[in-house]
Amino acid sequence: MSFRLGDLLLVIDVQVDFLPGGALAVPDGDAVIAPINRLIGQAPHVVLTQDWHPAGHISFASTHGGRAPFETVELAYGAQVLWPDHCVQGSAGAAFHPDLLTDRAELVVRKGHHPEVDSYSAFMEADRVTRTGLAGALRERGISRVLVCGLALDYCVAWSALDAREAGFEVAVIADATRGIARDSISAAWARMEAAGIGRVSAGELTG
Ligand code: VGL
Ligand code: ZN
Repeated sequence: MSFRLGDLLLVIDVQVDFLPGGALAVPDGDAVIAPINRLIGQAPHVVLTQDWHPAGHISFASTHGGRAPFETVELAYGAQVLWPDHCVQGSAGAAFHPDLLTDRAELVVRKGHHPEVDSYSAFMEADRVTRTGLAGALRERGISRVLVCGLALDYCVAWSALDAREAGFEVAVIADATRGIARDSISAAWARMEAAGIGRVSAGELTG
């Protein structure tokens, strides 16, 4: 299953804060960088996302006095997991990892920039109303299939893959070019994606 015309490589949140030593480190997260760099070298189209929160963002536990990271709160738009402060706009932690080869990216989508709304997905914010515009941009570029990789599998990768499918694209997740935060949410994410008709490929299948 190699790359074909109309394929997009969607690289989710390969940022300092999600890698070992970062504020919200994904276990073994740095293992994704080498396969993603190979994929970036060969994909017909490349789009990167960047988690990009203002200080005091609603998804930060520190914004909700007394709440601890990884607790869940009920917000106007539904349940929200609270996180350590991460990917604050312009901070060192919000930068792409220095080893990521970003030059071939034709578009960078910054998400989570509204103070009162989180956005795991590259397509749609957590209020499930506000769109980022990415689906339209991809349609205008003639994209038919979206191949998703990066961090974190159980949050931003899964939500982006599900929304890409919802938007009508063929979708697959590159299993060896993603890592997740926690075992239970990782298996739940794979089950939801499989039920939605999202495929699972390996980096080697695509790059040959
Ligand atoms: C993410 C939690 C909070 C992610 C972003 O990139 O998966 N997870 N913000
Ligand atoms: Zn975030």
